[in-house]
Amino acid sequence: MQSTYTHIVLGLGATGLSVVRYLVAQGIKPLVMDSRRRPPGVDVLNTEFADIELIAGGFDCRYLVQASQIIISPGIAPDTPEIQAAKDMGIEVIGDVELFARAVADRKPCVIGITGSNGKSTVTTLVHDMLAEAGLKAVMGGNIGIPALDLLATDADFFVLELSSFQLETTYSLNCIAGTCLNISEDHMDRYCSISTYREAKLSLYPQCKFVMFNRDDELTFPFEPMNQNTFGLGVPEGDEWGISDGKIFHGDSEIINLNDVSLIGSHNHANVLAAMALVDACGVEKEALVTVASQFKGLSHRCELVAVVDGVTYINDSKATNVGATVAALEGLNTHLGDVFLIAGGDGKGADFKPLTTALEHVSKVICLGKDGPKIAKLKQDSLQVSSMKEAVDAAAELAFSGDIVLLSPACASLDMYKNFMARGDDFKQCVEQLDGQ
Ligand code: UMA
Ligand code: ADP
Repeated sequence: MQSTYTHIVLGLGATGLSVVRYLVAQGIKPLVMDSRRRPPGVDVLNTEFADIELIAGGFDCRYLVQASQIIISPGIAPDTPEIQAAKDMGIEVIGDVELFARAVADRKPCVIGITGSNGKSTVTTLVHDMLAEAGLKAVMGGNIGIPALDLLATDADFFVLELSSFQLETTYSLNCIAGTCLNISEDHMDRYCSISTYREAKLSLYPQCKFVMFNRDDELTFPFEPMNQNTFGLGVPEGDEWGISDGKIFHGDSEIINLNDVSLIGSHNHANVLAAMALVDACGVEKEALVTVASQFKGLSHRCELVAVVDGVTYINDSKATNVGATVAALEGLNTHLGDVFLIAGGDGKGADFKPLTTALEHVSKVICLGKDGPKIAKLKQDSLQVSSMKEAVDAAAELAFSGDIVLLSPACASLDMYKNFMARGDDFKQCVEQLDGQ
């Protein structure tokens, strides 16, 4: 091992590996550290980059304080004492998205940035598909899955980036052509001391955008100061705004599409479509492509996804509802449903206050709770059930539900106390529903 390294990569998950790949391609040999004893990227590192050193099980300050740049993964808080100490000594600490930003700095603005508490992946995919429908070469990545730096290998006109608050904490110079913060509700309260610090992280995207689109129905998304901006919202639009009137989407006074022709359902999804259209329109794309995608896009898996109808009971997988706001949106979307709704919820609440769920739970006939914070949700509704597995939850719901009812998995929590990720949780739910079908 060398005695000093100019570049240190902290975290060896998907992001850390993408940073190593990028630095090595630039002729830089970094040192990698991860606080986990066996980080997920260790096998890839050993196979693809056998000469790159890894310190696992902690961050070694002796190397940190001698570096010129430390690149941290989003899962590591920048105020971790070892990192803070390096910062205090004037050492630059950035994230992978900032490295990406610097790599594309010479190009004309070609990045569209999407943040918010909920709807990011849906809007990111809509924007990507709209650009592609218009014949432009677009790629998407960031928090949605492919690390931003890995997108550089593609020959793209547009990079559509889903950005988490974690990523934005270490991003300063993105130079987006357009960007949005879709909405803000409590999330990741195990990392932020208050919703206002979480909001500050999200809104730090705005000064990095040529054009800012925010949600006029959610004050927390309003910029701290006026900028080149416009709004979307569910009400009648004024001036050049995007909005909904008479069951139709309008841009100013131009009618764009009838909501009956939009394939996504639920008012939260209509807000997502408005935001996506506004962002793509700001890039000068013909409205025809926006309308085509809005009428064809059926939604992503694990987001209010119809799984099956068994004995007349509809089973919906909303496993991606990893915070309270998303579950409230799912339940509000079912508000007009005439049958009973059975909700399966619980998991790792990430320090959230679950009380804002109370009103939405009024329309739920029974809450079936599981996971670490299931008992906290159970307290919000009389006669809730507590179970210990997804199978028990689905079996209990099937026992209670009659034809015309809905069983909704919308946990309001992260999955990591019981599963590898929210996809594994949703897949488990789907499998349990399939087993009912066979009974
Ligand atoms: N960790 C340690 N020690 C370390 C490094 C990480 O304990 O030294 C822990 C983190 O606290 C976290 C886990 O390891 O619990 C993974 O963190 P990471 O930074 O290594 O994650 P990556 O594999 O690089 O994936 C990250 C994003 N993960 C997080 O922000 C936690 C992925 O978003 C993203 O898709 C990927 O980069 C590519 O950009 C996932 C996510 O859960 C889907 N995001 C959060 C969310 O959507 O709510 C923000
Ligand atoms: P994110 O990437 O921000 O997690 P997704 O598009 O993956 O967003 O959706 C995550 C969850 O949030 C799903 O449960 C979905 O039903 C819900 N959701 C989607 N859009 C919105 C919105 N605009 N407001 C509130 N909840 C939403």
